[in-house]
Amino acid sequence: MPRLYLVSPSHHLADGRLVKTTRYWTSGLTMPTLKALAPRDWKVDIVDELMADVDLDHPADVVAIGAMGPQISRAYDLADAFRARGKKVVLGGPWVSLAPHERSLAHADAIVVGEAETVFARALEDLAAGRSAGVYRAGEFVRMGKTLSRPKNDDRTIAETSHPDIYQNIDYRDLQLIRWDKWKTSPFYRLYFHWPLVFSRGCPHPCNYCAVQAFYKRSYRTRNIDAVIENVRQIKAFGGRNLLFLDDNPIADVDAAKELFARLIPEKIKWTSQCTIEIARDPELLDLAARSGCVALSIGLESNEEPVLDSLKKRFNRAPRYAEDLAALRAKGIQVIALMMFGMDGQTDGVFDETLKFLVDHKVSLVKFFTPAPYPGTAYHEEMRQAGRILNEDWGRYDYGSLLVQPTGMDARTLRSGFDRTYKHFYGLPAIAKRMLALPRRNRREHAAYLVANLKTWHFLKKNPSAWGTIS
Ligand code: B12
Ligand code: SF4
Repeated sequence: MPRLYLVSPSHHLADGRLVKTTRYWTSGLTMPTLKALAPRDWKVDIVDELMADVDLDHPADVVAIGAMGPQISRAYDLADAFRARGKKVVLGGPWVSLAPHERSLAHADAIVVGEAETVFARALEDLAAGRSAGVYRAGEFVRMGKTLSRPKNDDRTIAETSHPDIYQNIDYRDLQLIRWDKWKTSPFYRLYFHWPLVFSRGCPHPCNYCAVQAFYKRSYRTRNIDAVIENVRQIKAFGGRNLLFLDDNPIADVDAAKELFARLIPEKIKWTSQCTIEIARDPELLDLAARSGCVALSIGLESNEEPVLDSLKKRFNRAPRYAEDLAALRAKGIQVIALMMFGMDGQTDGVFDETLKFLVDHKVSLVKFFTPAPYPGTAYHEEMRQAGRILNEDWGRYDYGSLLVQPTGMDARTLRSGFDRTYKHFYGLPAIAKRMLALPRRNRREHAAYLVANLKTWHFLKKNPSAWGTIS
């Protein structure tokens, strides 16, 4: 029986340490999905290096490694180590798909470009038989069940495959980052761990820095809602009640999202996800989301300055509406995790204090700051490359906060210190008190959990003033 070893690498911190953790709040579905796509007669093992060590002597016929962001450097190192031991290696995922293919092919026997559904099994069979086509490119996007919007500027069609909804075949026991021992014994861990599931793929928006729209060419597909509800019930059968939709934007097809949320109400779950601020502007959608158990959303506000949003091709965010939008979300008891960028063109050193004031005034629960990251394959990367402004070509540093692009509105040192200072003040005790002490009318238990998360971050930042190199 041929054997496949699926590896999700970790990444290195700037000081060279490999990031490891003993528990993590969720688990991706990439590797369980690839397992479900392997031919039936293959024996498959999965390892996530965040929690476990990679076995370089695993008796695999083929090793498949996926990578996002800074994982790519570690993925290349592991690929080299496996190949030095005579193993066949295939690389895939959004980074490998979007970056120049020769960079990855220097470390692998084959690469998968795009969604694995239509090509992965063929790549595995070829490699096991000692052949390789080099690049296995998904010629089509996969029909996922329900609605679709066609890709923009792309001649790929939507494929009818034998895997119209691969998520139905996922075995949740394969999740690598769940601590089953703690799951069984600790109610706190049950509150902490979020079970992953998927409703849609892609996003139709044009944000110029975004790897998702580059990877999916602005196509958007949702699953059949019966199949999603089936996943919800599978998770509930394990005792899971806190769910995380891994989608990039589950509300992009508003009608489909409303149907999903309405169907989730009787399931009595709690869920979180990321989506655009547009959710706050459709009262029916927002109400259904809240009633279906939405307790928190990561939202890419990015900037509260219109010209900056314009330059990101994110005009739909409409900064002047943020105050009203955030109030609407708060009124529904939905915690907002704001994603904000520092160092974009048009931002000067005043941006730090203004952003801090805005976030505190509007009682944002958590924040993640980002320095501009020119991910290969995005329009932003091309723009910065042509302008000669990319400061760092070491992909292992493409994390949340390394300085990768020469800023224009301030010098690099001001950006670095402003970025760290704003984090420190946002998670300082006075700001936490202002943001978190007024209890919402709904979801008080979740609010308390987010208060604890704030206090933990405050504690962590006291010891690690530049905390952005960490995974999430
Ligand atoms: C869960 C998740 C995480 C988890 C992962 C936990 C874990 N280890 O299990 C956490 C929170 C740790 C994480 C962290 C980061 N993430 Co992340 N993450 C995701 C998320 C939300 C879901 C991934 C998933 O399970 N998807 C479901 C599966 C089925 O889809 P998929 O992964 O796309 O896989 C399909 C194809 O891409 C392809 N494929 C993917 N991998 C491989 C590998 C092989 C070998 C093959 C053949 C095919 C293949 O086939 C699959 C089936 O079609 C995605 C967004 C998304 N919606 O996918 C972002 C995403 C993958 N993350 C991203 C990024 C940037 C990061 C960070 C770098 C963020 C940061 N700035 O620090 C970090 C770094 C990670 C690290 N070093 O560990 C980007 C990747 C961009 C890029 N060009 O690489 C994404 C797309 C989010 C985004 N909006 O930009 N992430
Ligand atoms: S809204 Fe989010 S997921 Fe969609 S293109 Fe913009 S950044 Fe990407």
